[in-house]
Amino acid sequence: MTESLQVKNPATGEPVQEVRINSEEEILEALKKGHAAFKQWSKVNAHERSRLLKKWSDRILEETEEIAKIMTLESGKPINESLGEVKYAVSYIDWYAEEAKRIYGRTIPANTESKRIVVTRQPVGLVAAITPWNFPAAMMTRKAAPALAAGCTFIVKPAEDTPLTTIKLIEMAHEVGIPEEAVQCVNGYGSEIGKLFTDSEHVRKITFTGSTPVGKHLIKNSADTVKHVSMELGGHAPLIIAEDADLDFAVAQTIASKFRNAGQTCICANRVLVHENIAEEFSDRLANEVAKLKVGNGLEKQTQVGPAINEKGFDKVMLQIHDAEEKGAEVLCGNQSDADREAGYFFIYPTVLKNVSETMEMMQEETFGPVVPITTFKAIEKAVQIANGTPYGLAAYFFTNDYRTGTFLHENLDFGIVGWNDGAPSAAHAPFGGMKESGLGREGGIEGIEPYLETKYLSVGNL
Ligand code: TXE
Repeated sequence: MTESLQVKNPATGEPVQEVRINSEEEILEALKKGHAAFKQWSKVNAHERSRLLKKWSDRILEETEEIAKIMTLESGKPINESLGEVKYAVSYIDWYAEEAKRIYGRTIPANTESKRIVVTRQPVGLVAAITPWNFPAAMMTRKAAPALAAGCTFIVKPAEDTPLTTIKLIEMAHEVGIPEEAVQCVNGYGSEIGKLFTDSEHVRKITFTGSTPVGKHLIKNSADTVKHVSMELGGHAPLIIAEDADLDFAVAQTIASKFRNAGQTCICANRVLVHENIAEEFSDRLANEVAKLKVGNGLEKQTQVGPAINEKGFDKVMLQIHDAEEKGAEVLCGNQSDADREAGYFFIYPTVLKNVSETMEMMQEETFGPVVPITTFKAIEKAVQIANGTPYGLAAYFFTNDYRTGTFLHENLDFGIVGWNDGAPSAAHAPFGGMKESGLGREGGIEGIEPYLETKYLSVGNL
């Protein structure tokens, strides 16, 4: 077995840094420490936990540029997006620093004078997190911040491709005084560490962001010790453009939603459904704008679309493009070449396809790449049927200025996040998460701290 992870820059194929893989003994020891530290951390008063979280976010902001550079080097994401992600990651810490002070209980009127009923909340215990590579900072902080705010201790295993950002952020938590045992990071392979996490009697909750198959596996493996689980899994977002939509706005928002992080975002638009009367005009305008996007190394300021994270990600997108072309889709822009892959890096040119049908793989499975498949509809009911016709239910978008159409779509789309004339709905103050096979639980908002809390009910009698 290799002893270290070799982090590579996906834009160049060059090594960035090696990260030591923790041994099984080290991980078991870390779990033991995290469990033991729960006794102290859960007793630290909420105002002090809040103060420490705020110090953590301030410390991160001081190093925004350095963290963003690390993120771009390991993930390939354009530097402007990495700078934005640092602020986005911090917004979760700030939000939960405030929520720490608002963990309320309640009293319930009893049905007799001799009783009092009081409900209190307490942290679940040690939380183990497994995070993906697409948002190396934010996917971690939106788990760590509510966990620590609630009084839980926390241990994270970042993705093998992008451990450096997480390591840096956890070091900063220690620098500002959050105890080392209360927030830990371990490194290695998902399948191995995942098993140690799910098997451990010390871990009371698993929180995961990643693919749906791995999420299902973690849910099954958590059953033996009846752990709490939060799952933020794959999405396959439809983006519906009604006949009355403002086309310039819809084109701009489609691009904003689709091409962020080279399309490697669980809520990015994956299937564009356009009313047949405006489909040609929309498709031409979109392809025209998409063809102008600047692809390249994320460290160059003008880059708008970076590479796929790795060979596996690149292959998945290419297979979907080839499958669609073979089944009759027409490429409006995005000439692909396998040449870059031979050199060890994975650029995919922003692609728009029309004449896409439901039998094509990209209409059924998450693409996770800079590809827009366009299909048409006549009746809005048909658009809803296509949109709801996959096992996923994370995000959906629609563009219309008609109140009735918008209300109908909002009520009938089976998705946890709905953007009405809005292609960028994520925010620390709103509940993010999916229905169906896109997940369990919510991150962000007042809902985001709930999964880290138990409810205890006290009944006092004989008064
Ligand atoms: O995901 P994995 P991958 C989707 C997206 C993408 C596909 C595959 O469609 O194309 O998943 O990406 C850890 N036990 N999303 O292969 O494997 C792994 O180490 C425990 C959507 O990168 O799920 C990493 O830390 N953990 C998603 C994390 O799971 C395991 C973001 C994600 O990797 C494990 C990423 C195991 N058996 C991918 N196997 C989103 N919701 O944003 C792997 N891991």
